[in-house]
Amino acid sequence: QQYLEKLKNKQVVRFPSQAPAHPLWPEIERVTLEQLQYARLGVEGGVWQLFAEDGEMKMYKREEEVDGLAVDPLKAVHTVKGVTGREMTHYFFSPDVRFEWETTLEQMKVLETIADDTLVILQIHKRVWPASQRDALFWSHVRRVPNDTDRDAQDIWIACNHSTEHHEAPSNEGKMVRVSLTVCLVCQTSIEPPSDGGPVTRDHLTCKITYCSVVNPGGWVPTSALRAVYKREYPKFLKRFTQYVKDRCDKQPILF
Ligand code: 6CM
Repeated sequence: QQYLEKLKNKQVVRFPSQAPAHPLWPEIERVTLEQLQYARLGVEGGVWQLFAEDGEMKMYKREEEVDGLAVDPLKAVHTVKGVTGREMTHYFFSPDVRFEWETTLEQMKVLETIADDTLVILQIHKRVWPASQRDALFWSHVRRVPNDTDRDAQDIWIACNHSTEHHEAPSNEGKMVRVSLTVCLVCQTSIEPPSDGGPVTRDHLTCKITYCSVVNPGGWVPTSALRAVYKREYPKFLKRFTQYVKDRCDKQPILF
């Protein structure tokens, strides 16, 4: 009853996740909140290099190497009309639709469902010549974050993926090279209410997106080839993914 009362009064409601009971929870909590702060930092200051631009979408990178491997942090900003942050992060998180937009994927398995909003996932990515095939094992978590800097604004949504370990998929088995990754998608909806006081429709929605990624390829790969792959694949991913969510949500009720 109290919960329904809060919803009616449009107060912020945090849906309790069952994940806090899991041993991974302290790390999930820490990394997700760190990623949120990191995503909210701007790209000004000269450290970020613009490498792809298409309409509202801008992608930046910093060239960095660890033990001779390129681990270039990437940050992309985009604005998409007609969808909410909740819808964007939902489809980024949901394994059911991943093959609809993730073109680098060969196989995917949910190894553990920690909670509705928290999974452990193993992915096998398509091989890119001349490198060995890669896999990725990570926890994936999605949540709503109240917007404490502007109480009138819509809540922020974040989906965060971060490498982990799991007894069902040890990294030294098989011939895959395991990448390690930290990725987040942070979204905020703004609503331009209709001037005639009519109902809010998808025409009144704009979703501001920040996508951040750091991937360590885990084993030998020529740096220039890797950078060429990223330059091609990241813009392709973000355009395809955002278009997928727009198409998927079109004519559907809005999920705030
Ligand atoms: O964030 C993205 N996708 C998520 C769901 O799949 C998730 C996965 C990220 C995996 C990124 C690793 C890609 C594999 C790297 C292969 C390296 C070998 C290249 C050899 C070149 C010669 O967070 C979207 C990820 C978009 C990636 C382009």
